[in-house]
Amino acid sequence: MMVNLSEGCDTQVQTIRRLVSMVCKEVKVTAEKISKMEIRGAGKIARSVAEVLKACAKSSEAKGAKEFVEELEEAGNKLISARPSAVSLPNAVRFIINRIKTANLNAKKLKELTIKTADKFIEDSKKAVERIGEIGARRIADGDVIMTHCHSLAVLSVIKTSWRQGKKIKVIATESRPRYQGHITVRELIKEGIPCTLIVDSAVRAFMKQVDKVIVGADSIAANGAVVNKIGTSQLALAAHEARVLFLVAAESYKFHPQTLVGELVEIEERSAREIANPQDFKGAKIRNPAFDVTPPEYIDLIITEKGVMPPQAAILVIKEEFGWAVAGE
Ligand code: RUB
Repeated sequence: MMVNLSEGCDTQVQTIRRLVSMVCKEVKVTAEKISKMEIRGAGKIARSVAEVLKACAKSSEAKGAKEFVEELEEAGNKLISARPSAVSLPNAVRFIINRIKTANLNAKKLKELTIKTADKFIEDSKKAVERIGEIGARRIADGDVIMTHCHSLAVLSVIKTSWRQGKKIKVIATESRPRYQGHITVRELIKEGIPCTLIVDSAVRAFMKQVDKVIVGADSIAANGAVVNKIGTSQLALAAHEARVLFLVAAESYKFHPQTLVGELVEIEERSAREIANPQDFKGAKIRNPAFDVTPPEYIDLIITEKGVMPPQAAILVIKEEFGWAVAGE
C-alpha cells in the first residue's frame, strides 16, 4: 500500500494508523490459527471466518459505508490467504462481503447486516452438516463396514446418524499422517460407542475387502466433480474402485469451487517438511508434504450434500445454483 508523500506528516500518520487498524486483532489471531491448523477441517474453517468477520463488524469504528466495506475486504483477504485448498474459506468470506457490497446502506446498518449474514452462514452451515447426516444415513445399511480418512465433521455426521438410528456399523479409520487427524476421528467414534479400528494409511488396500462403503469429506469440489481432500484420499478411491466398494463424499454446498467453472485449478497446499521429518536428518534429500490430493470423478460414486445425493458429474449444477454463471466474469 502506497502512502502519498505530498500529504502532511500528521495525515500520513493517520493514514498508516487507519490501514494498520483496518485488520482487527481477531483476524490475525484466527488467520494464524487456521495456518497452524489449530482451527482445521473445511467446515470449521468456514464458520470461524464468519465469526471473525462478525467480530470485525462489531469492533469497527468506520465512519462511512465505503470505509467499512474496505475494512471487511481487507480482513477477508487476510483470512483467505491463511490456507489455500479449502474453498469453504473464500466462499464464506464472499457470502458475507458480497451481501455487504450490494446493500446500499450506511455504515451502522452495514455492520448490523454483516452480523446477521455471518450468523446466517454459521447456522446454515451447522444445519447442512446435520442434514448431510440424515441424507447420508439412508445410504448406510445395518452391518456396514465403513472406511474413512482424516477427520471430517460431515462424514462423522453420516456415521453417527446411522449409528443412532440403530444400524450396527463398524468403522475403519486411517491415522492420516502426518498430522494424525484419524486419531480425532477414532476418539469421537469411541465416545459415541461405535466399534472402530485404527489403521496406518498404507494398510488401506489390505483392509478394503472387508469394507462396504468408503466415506470421505471434501475441502473443494471442482466443476467436473473432482474432489480435493486430505492427502491419501485418492488412494482410498483407487483401492475402493478396484475392490468395487462404493466411494461416497460428504460435503456441504459451500465446498463446491465456483472458479473451477472457468478452468481455475485448486491450489494444493504444501506444508512444512518439518511435519514429516527433521530435514537435518536427511540432508541431500527433498522432503515433500502436500496436504491434499485430487480424486477424479471416475472414482466417486456419489456426493452427499445437504440438498441431496448426486453423482460427481452434477457438481456443475450445484455451482450454477449456488453461485450463478456470473462467477465466470469475476
Ligand atoms: C481436513 C480434511 C477434511 C475436510 C472436510 O484436512 O481433509 O476431510 O476438510 O472436513 P485438514 P469437514 O485437517 O488439513 O484441515 O467435513 O469437517 O468440513
